[in-house]
Amino acid sequence: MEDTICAISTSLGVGAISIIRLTGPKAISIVNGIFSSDITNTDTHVIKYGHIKDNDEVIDEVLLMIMKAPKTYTKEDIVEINCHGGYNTTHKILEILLKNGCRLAEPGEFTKRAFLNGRINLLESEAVNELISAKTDSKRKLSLNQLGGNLTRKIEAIREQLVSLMANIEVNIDYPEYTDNLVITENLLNEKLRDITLELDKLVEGTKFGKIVSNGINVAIVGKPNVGKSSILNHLLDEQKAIVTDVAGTTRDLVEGVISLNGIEVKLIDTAGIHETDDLVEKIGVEKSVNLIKEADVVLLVLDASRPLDEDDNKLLTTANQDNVIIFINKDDQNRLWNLDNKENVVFGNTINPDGLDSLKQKLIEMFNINEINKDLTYLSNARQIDLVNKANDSLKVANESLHSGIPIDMIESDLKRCFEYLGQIIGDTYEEAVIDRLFRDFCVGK
Ligand SMILES: Nc1nc2c(ncn2[C@@H]2O[C@H](COP(=O)(O)OP(=O)(O)O)[C@@H](O)[C@H]2O)c(=O)[nH]1
Ligand SMILES: [Mg+2]
Repeated sequence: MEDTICAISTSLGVGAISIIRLTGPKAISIVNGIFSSDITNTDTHVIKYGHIKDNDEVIDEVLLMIMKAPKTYTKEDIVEINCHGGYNTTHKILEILLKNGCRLAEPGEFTKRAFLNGRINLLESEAVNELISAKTDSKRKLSLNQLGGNLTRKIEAIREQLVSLMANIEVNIDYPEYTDNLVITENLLNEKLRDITLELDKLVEGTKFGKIVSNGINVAIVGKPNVGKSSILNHLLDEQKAIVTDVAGTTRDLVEGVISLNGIEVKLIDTAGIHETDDLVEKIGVEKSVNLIKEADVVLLVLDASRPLDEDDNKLLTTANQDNVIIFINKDDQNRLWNLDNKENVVFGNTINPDGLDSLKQKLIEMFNINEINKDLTYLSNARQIDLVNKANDSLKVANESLHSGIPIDMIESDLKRCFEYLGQIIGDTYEEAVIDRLFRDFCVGK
């Protein structure tokens, strides 16, 4: 962190302005060397008007934002150069900075410095990246709650409870003869562990919601040919995305589109109709459909109400016993030839009148508790965080089991300690260099 780094922080392309950002001990002196007036003694957090020069040549008319340590994003000196947008000017200024002693920042290096200098924790660093990539209100709010410290506070509260419990256990081990009120009886241990378990359970429970807000829900629309899968996709998207004909085998590849259900992204994937076929291209399409059934969050199995159920339908119905399957009985504008009484999650409808498709959306909202999700929006959401909170929870479970099977309390303490450490890794209280490097590599350059 002794280097001064720089990067273009705005997206590349033609635009009104671009921002080139520098951070590090020489940020101000490097810019001073290429700026039209002296900025060494300016106050912090001021804007300066002037020109960037390459020796005697004026490169651009700019505004500088000068922010001195420690009240900055990285806790180091930062200068942001607001120049005219577009490719040439922006890159020219970057080139001059590099020539004058800056190093090009790695992806996420500004945020990495903010983390290493203790301005934000690891969870908050990840939230910065999530916020930048947020496409929905829910994801923006989720990221903001992570960044604003709401989630950190929940984690820290559990860690504090663990520390106090471990301290009590220590006293018991070190001073078994001690008899004041710190002494931990099995009952007290039980009670405290129950409180912690309750809080941690909530955190684990919330990861389901966090994942949905962050990644959205993938819905695979499957069924035999001609039942109306592509028509359903088009109606839900309100766009003629997939080709619809009465020729079986029209859809041969996956066709995707995204809708928003109360702020949650729902990716709809239309597939080739599943049936026996000798057509090579269609066969590959069918294989893709079958594979998608295994990966999707929801399988929307479409049946045609106007035709008798045949072997292809029945085969699909036998695989549809999982609770992530919704059966949409389409074409109910026609004479309905049969009923499905013994199945759950069945919705009737057609692609002419929107009622059935509205019920389908409602079913998805209920299935994923989407209305509930939006109430709180303080969840752990990415794979790293979810893995760690599950590990913390497993350690706590072991501690609970040990307590009930009469294992000595010093053994229980080591499980509590593990739980404490996993929770610490979520916020980056303890971390490995390699994990940090990998994490920031996913960021954009300039953030
Ligand atoms: N009557 C009626 N016809 C429909 C409905 N949905 C789709 N179709 C027709 O069924 C045929 C097959 O539709 P398509 O969406 O291509 O089915 P896919 O092969 O499952 O994708 C087309 O002629 C559609 O116009 C519906 O709800 N009612
Ligand atoms: Mg189709």
